Amino acid sequence: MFFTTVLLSIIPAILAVDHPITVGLNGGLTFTPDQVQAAIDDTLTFTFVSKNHSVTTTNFSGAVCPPPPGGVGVNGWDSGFLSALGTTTPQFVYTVVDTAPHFASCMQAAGAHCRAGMNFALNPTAEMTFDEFNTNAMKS
Ligand SMILES: *[C@@H]1O[C@H](CO)[C@@H](O)[C@H](O)[C@H]1NC(C)=O
Ligand SMILES: *[C@@H]1O[C@H](CO)[C@@H](O)[C@H](O)[C@H]1NC(C)=O
Ligand SMILES: [Cu+2]
Repeated sequence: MFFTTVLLSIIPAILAVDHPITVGLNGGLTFTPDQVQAAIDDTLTFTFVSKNHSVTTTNFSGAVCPPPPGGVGVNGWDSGFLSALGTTTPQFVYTVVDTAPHFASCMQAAGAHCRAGMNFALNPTAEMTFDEFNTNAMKS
């Protein structure tokens, strides 16, 4: 019983995967990769390598840009503004807690980065694709 309990609590930690995402690669308004399929307990590690950005959940359609402080949706998230203008490359880690699709963008410049395509999807589906979200953002 004891060992079963210990094993069951260790197994998810062993199977959990970290998904690294680079924010602002080569100075661009980008998340690299721009979409990730992840399981519950996996982590997304966003590393901010240029300028001053955020990764903040927002609506899939309608009013997408800019995402609001705090982020949109159940289990949404907001890194806040993280600047790589100095000598550091700050990181933000999100632990996946559900299997729902989540759509995120950058809040910077009143939505200008979001409208320029600085967008990211966690667990997009066939009905809610990254490309459709990105198109919605660029029009919003
Ligand atoms: C990052 O951007 C935010 C929002 O525009 C601003 O308030 C903040 O001062 C900026 N940080 C740096 C270090 O420039
Ligand atoms: C997201 O959509 C809801 C409902 O349409 C709306 O009330 C809200 O303002 C939108 N969020 C943003 C950030 O625009
Ligand atoms: Cu940005």
